[in-house]
Amino acid sequence: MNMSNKKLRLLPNIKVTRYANQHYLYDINASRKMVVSIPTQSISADIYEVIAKITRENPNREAWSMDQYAGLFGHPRADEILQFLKEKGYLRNEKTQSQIKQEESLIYPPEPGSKKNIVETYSWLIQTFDQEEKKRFFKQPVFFNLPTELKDEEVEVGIVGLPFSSIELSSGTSFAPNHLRTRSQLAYTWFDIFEEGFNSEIDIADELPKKICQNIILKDYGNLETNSNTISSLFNDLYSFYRNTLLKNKVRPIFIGGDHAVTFPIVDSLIKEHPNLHLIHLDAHNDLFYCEHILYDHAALVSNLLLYSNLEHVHSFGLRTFYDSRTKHLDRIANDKRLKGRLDLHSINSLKKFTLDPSSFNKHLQATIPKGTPCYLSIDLDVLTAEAIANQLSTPAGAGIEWWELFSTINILFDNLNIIGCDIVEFNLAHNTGGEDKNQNIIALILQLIDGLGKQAKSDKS
Ligand SMILES: [Mn+2]
Repeated sequence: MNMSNKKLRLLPNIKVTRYANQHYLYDINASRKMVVSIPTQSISADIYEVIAKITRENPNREAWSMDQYAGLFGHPRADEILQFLKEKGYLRNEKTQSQIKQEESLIYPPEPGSKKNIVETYSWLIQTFDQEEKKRFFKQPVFFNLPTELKDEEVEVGIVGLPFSSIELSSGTSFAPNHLRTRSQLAYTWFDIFEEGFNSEIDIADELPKKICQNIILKDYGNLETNSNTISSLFNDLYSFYRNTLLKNKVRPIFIGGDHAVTFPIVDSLIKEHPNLHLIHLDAHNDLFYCEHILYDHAALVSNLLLYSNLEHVHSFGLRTFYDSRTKHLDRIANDKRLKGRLDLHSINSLKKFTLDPSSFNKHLQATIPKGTPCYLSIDLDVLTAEAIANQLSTPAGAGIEWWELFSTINILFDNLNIIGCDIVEFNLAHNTGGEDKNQNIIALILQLIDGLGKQAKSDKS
């Protein structure tokens, strides 16, 4: 190899890690910046070893000659890898102090009476932009800066975007999956969470914060691609994706809507594989008597599932419709045991009592849902106080539960139930009061769901 005396420095922001039995290279600034020096990428084990050793032996990443780097290894494969890192620009020329001084003297201060034009005067800055800045990468929207090339059999929890809305009022929900991807990327990199976990004070009482999300293998499956743009193709493609990718590999999914209509094809797909499935439904609205027909509409979720899908049981919590004139359809339900007998409806008042008295909530869940029954959890964000989410909802419903009550509810559900999947729907980016950004709480909600599903998934996998 071409040994020169030029000193090269390992880029300060690149890091290697192991995740899901593969090796990865990533930019530690990914959780702060939209443009990065390197995209998250899988690498071979021997490249991992070389970079890991350089990082260990030269922790301050000082500028070394190629000979110095090669001396760490002393085998020809390492020389090839070092050359590759140099070509990629990961080992980069270090300018000497005198070079920097000389370059700076070209522009500071400008020569008096210089006849040079701007391009000549600032050639050093232009060169640096062309040779370094232009080589940087725009991040693609992926939850928590995760790599996209993960083997499905390793995955415990999968995130799937369903950017579909059913009516004009909820059209802003179709932007939610990618918006939350970007927000999550700017907050955290999953590799770090996988190693270190998070501290969480949800429901602690006279104890230290709990560690969550550590060692969970997460994958972002992107947005569900459908072969055509019909409701029928959404039903078909969702079912085959659930069966052939998620269920086959024992991946527990978190679906990100979209509006609440997406839960209809999801639950319909799950019931085909788990006929005794129960639906746990957190919502301000019962989604039960607002539409008389079976419609692909965000207000018809529960009545659709009762009439179309043989859903065994639905448990709704957080309801707060104070009066409504659509009584005819409710009469149909009230007078038909086959419909009424599958409902377990709870007002916001009832839910609040349950969250304050977990033992009564536990008792209720144990009495109504046989142990081990597969459950699907659907979270319509309008169960929250509208202000708690800056009114970014399709149909905000005023005062509801607060974030801490939602987090406590979810903890109790995971403590008692076998939750095989869940969704977060109705986050509507077209509706905004211009209030404080509450998106970080949705990221916290996603993290809590990953933790709950991940822990349950581990028992399937082992
Ligand atoms: Mn709903």
